[in-house]
Amino acid sequence: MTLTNDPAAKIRDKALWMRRRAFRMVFEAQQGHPGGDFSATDIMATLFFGVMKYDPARPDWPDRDRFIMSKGHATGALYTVLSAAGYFPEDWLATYMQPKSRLSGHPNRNYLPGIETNTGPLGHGLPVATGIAIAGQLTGAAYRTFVLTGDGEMQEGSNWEAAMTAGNRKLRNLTWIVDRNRLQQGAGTEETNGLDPLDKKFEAFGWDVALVDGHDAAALLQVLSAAPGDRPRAVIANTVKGKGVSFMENKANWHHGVPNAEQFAQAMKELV
Ligand SMILES: Cc1ncc(C[n+]2csc(CCOP(=O)(O)OP(=O)(O)O)c2C)c(N)n1
Ligand SMILES: [Mg+2]
Repeated sequence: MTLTNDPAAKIRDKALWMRRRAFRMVFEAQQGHPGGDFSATDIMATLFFGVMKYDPARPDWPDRDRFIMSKGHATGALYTVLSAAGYFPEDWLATYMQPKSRLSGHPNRNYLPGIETNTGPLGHGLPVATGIAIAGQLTGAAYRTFVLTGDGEMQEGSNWEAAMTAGNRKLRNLTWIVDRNRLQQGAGTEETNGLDPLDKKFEAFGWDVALVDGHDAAALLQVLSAAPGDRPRAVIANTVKGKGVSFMENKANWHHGVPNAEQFAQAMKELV
């Protein structure tokens, strides 16, 4: 074991554990969305182990920073990070998507602590996060709100309504991270309904924009922990769907592909 005080090294350790544990969940359940789990893992590990303030013993602590997982299909990433953060025991992860499990395929706040709002139907996380940020602005609360959306998810018009509102209200307490893996379900985003130039669109809606390598813990830490400016911040995190496993990277079929025993063993060899 290497002892280190490097905060990025700690995040990388957590992210590695998350990928291994999430892939085992998907393998055992023979269900899930591992491609989108792996593009989001480093972003979420950075938020929970380097940026956000929260107390797993008090999930409704009023001053906690809020995290909203808008791409609700990526529960492999969400449940592993919440468990590692102390919201519930690790052995619950073994119940992923089993009958009557609290760990349903998409997150439900009535079943699990640490979930701010139910998601799964795409296009809801940013509008809800915008509402939470408006409440914080009106009451002068100190918390920050972070929301993670997919990029294919941006085809939902509700995102653009929320983006317009947040820009108009100068919600400086709101950070929107886009998991820009350039794939949606079954195809690329640009060949389906192109998003580029995304940065210019966000700027036009009144947001500060930052571009970052979504798998570089040190860079993510710097961007996500930067003090708020005078308007909402959009972080376009360039990512790789299926990141970390050679046969999954950039492959649309791993959006909800599940591994056989041989593929699982191969992935465990690579995720070290
Ligand atoms: C409103 C709605 N339409 C369709 C779906 C089905 N669906 C689940 S994930 C997904 C693709 C999402 O792509 P993206 O947002 O890019 O996510 P990621 O690549 O990060 O997995 C779709 C179409 C859904 N969950 N909600
Ligand atoms: Mg995508």
